[in-house]
Amino acid sequence: MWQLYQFPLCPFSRKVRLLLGEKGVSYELVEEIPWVAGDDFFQLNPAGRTPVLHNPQKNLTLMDSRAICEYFEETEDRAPMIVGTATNRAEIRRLVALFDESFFADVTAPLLNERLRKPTFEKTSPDSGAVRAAMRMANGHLDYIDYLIDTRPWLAGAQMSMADLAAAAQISVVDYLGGIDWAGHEQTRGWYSVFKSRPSFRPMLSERMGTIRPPAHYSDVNA
Ligand SMILES: N[C@@H](CCC(=O)N[C@@H](CS)C(=O)NCC(=O)O)C(=O)O
Repeated sequence: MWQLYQFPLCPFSRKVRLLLGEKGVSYELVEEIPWVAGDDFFQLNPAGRTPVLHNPQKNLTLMDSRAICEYFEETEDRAPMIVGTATNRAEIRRLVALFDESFFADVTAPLLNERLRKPTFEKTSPDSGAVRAAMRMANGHLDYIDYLIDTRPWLAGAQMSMADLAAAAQISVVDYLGGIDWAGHEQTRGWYSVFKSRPSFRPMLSERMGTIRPPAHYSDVNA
């Protein structure tokens, strides 16, 4: 059985969970907080980052969400997520990089730092200026997703792909942390509400992290 080392608000772990769910691969969750992880976790992943996917029976350890997702894309035929022509696949990978790198750096990482890491693990106060700046960046990213949804059914083209999973994973964490003002983003809201109803997504909506509570709309699949 695969064991996924993760914590509920890790967007990269959420992306892996969405892919495993879509592909019907079973796994169990092992909670690991990278900022307070011990030597055992660093032995598993010298980078000290989640997600890590470990299979003791196969004596196999996978790390880095993109490497993990590509592993299952190559080994599981069900629900292919990087498909189409070379141009289509390049577009999927461009968008995965956009969400994993730019969206994460601009929005998710600062919000995780201010609203989870500082109050919970460092016992320091959040910087409200940093939160406001991240929320402004979120608004800009959602404008771009609105534009994509205006021009294509799914983010990278005609069918659901890794790009949708990468975006939904980041957005879900930011939404949990109260970092998204949905007003004026009807296209993105419609696309995201389709995701919230998927069996691969629903279990995450009921999970909570410590004392941090999401806004009421977060787990409402009709919101
Ligand atoms: N490129 C990595 C990024 C993973 C990552 O940054 N994970 C965060 C948690 S969401 C982490 O472990 N941060 C701790 C650190 O960087 O020390 C991936 O896609 O898996």
